[in-house]
Amino acid sequence: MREGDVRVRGDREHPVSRGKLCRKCTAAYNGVFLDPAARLTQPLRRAGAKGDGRYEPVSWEEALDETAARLTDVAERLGPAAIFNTHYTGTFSVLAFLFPQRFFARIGATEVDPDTVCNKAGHAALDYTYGDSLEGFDPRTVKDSAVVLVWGANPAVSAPHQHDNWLVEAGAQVIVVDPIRTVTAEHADLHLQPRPGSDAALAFAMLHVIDRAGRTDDRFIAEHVDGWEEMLPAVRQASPEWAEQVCGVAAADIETAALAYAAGPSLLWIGQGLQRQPRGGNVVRAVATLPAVTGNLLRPGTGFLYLNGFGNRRIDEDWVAGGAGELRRAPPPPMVSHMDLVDVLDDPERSGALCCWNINLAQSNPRQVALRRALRRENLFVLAVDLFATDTTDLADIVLPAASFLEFDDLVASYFHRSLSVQRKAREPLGESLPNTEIFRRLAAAMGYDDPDLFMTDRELLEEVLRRTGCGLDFDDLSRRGTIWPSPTPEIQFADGFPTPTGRIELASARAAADGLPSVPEPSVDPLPGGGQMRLLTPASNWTLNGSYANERKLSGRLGTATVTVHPDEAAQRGLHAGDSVVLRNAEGELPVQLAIDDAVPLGVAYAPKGRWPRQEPSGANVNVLNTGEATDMGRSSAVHGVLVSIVADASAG
Ligand SMILES: Nc1nc2c(c(=O)[nH]1)N[C@H]1C(S)=C(S)[C@@H](COP(=O)(O)OP(=O)(O)OC[C@H]3O[C@@H](n4cnc5c(=O)[nH]c(N)nc54)[C@H](O)[C@@H]3O)O[C@H]1N2
Ligand SMILES: Nc1nc2c(c(=O)[nH]1)N[C@H]1C(S)=C(S)[C@@H](COP(=O)(O)OP(=O)(O)OC[C@H]3O[C@@H](n4cnc5c(=O)[nH]c(N)nc54)[C@H](O)[C@@H]3O)O[C@H]1N2
Ligand SMILES: [Mo]
Repeated sequence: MREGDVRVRGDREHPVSRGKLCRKCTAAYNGVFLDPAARLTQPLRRAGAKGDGRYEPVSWEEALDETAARLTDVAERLGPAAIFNTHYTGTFSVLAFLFPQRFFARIGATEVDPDTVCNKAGHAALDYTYGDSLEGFDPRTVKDSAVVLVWGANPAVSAPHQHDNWLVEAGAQVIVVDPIRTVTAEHADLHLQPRPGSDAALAFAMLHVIDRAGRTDDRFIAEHVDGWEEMLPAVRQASPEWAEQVCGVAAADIETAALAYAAGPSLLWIGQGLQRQPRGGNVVRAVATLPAVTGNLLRPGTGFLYLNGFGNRRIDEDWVAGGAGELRRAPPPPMVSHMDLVDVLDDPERSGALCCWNINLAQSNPRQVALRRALRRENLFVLAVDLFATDTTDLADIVLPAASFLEFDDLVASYFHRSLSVQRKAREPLGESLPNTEIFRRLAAAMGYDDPDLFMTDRELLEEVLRRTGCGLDFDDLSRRGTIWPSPTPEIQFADGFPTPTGRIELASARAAADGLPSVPEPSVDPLPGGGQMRLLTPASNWTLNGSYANERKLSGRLGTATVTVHPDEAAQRGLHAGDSVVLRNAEGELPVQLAIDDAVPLGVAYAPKGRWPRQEPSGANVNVLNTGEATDMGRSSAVHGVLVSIVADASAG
């Protein structure tokens, strides 16, 4: 097969994308993903000082033997918990995302909780309230919805297929809550533009309107909900006029949105950008009260979605990851948060090795400068497994080349829909690259392990995963079908009950109280920044997928120079103009960028999307150089949308 013979296109039979591939994926999958000059094609060993970028190619055998020797040494000297396992969004296909976990379970490594850099606060909040955050509405039910409320998500960018082929076509009234007038907000029927970090107050004001108008569903509450009585005093205080003052949203718009949502049937999409706030957990608990008290649950056209986990396709995640098996020699060490990773790596007693696969943490993690310094520690062994040379592989001792998802068979279960798709190998792995599964099988062998669970082939794993789903298809059957809906008709979220301790929706949560949190959500508002500071929002970029594709040449033109966008009045106040060189600054760091001006961004907010690669920037940094690593109220997750910065003219610019 010649390189030119492969062209990645959308699948016309796919029920959601209908043959369309988004622009960034089209460019990357047909560009940098196939480019032997851009991809890592051989194992590499560091040949110079840490961080100076000199590497020499070595054989797989040498690379794996050295890795195994270093990991064994750390396990013997410091204990296996001093080996840290970091991984996240490189690929979400079932085996490549989960199977390497078996290796880390066997070794007894400490897992850095992946969700703590993304969405853990929302998971914790929904878990308190509903007992599950991975069970979302079935989007096919939208045909029965009158209203879709999108709260703190920007699917026009972060989920374009859902936006175009689901939200726009839904025919329902779309209400968007976002501080920024995003493309999603522009398409909506109503856009509420709260100040960042004021959403809990906004939710309480909506509850106030609903209560005052007698639009609560009292029968549903009596049957399914605990804690509404406890919330009511604060709800009755939270008038829309008060919320207008603290959130900056017109009281009349709050009334309109609240009454439309309550009338229903309504869907609620709870965004992940929403909960990256200092009190992001409380925000999500407040917002998630809406469906419970209006009865927008348990019937067609209702429900909420944070995400749909593998589990509701009946994929046995624990089995693939080896969590429930015989692999562990001891109970797993407690997970640590990405917010604490720098501290962990700075402590040579606590950490001796860091393994990074499916992740580019030198791009995505907070405290970028401190993290780089920590990664350079002489007696810290760093392993990085990636498709490309990244800011993270640049700091590794051993770099292993991973095959791309186009180069191995797997299964894919969307975050949004409840469908299950096949991932069929389209070409051979480039150079000597190997799929994650094979890399960790070989590493297990190099460690001298002999547990059969570590050596199952991809085919054996795929057949067993499918068998456990009960879908009645084997991998070849599924390959012929492409995408299936395990349930042919739209499923009702929580049809089997609410998996909380009481079996009811727990607006008042004894578990939250036991964890030292308020028993019920509160109408909280973050303080307004003083001293000319602004709130820095760094959500999804239209041209990258997290940091992925930032190295695609066709997209770098779209990405252009790094910018920050502010409201015209904020620029005028500082005597700044579009195109000016400015510096974003706070106690954590500083980032030179170009100023852009747009009234889609409200007063008090600076907007600079995530995903640029420090190694490609003249400054050698991206927005995470400003990210202090402040943790959320729940889940020790990233409160990156609470970061404050000041903006000043760049004195060094000519
Ligand atoms: N400032 C700021 N920072 C953020 C966020 C934010 O909103 N603002 N968002 C956060 C969020 S939501 C997330 S999820 C994280 C994401 O953070 P990361 O997971 O670090 O995201 P990427 O930079 O895309 O890194 C994924 C890497 O995996 C590699 N990869 C792709 N396929 C494979 C494979 O098959 N095998 C292996 N071994 N590697 C592969 C890719 O080349 C890429 O380098 O970032 C967080 N960081
Ligand atoms: N193109 C693209 N798509 C992606 C990604 C990507 O990097 N690029 N990343 C993927 C990943 S890992 C994730 S987690 C998802 C995230 O997808 P989304 O849930 O859509 O999250 P974000 O894009 O981070 O942020 C969504 C919106 O939250 C808003 N926001 C910020 N602070 C607040 C607030 O205080 N209140 C309210 N109401 N809104 C606020 C931001 O202005 C932004 O428009 O996207 C996925 N899809
Ligand atoms: Mo994420």
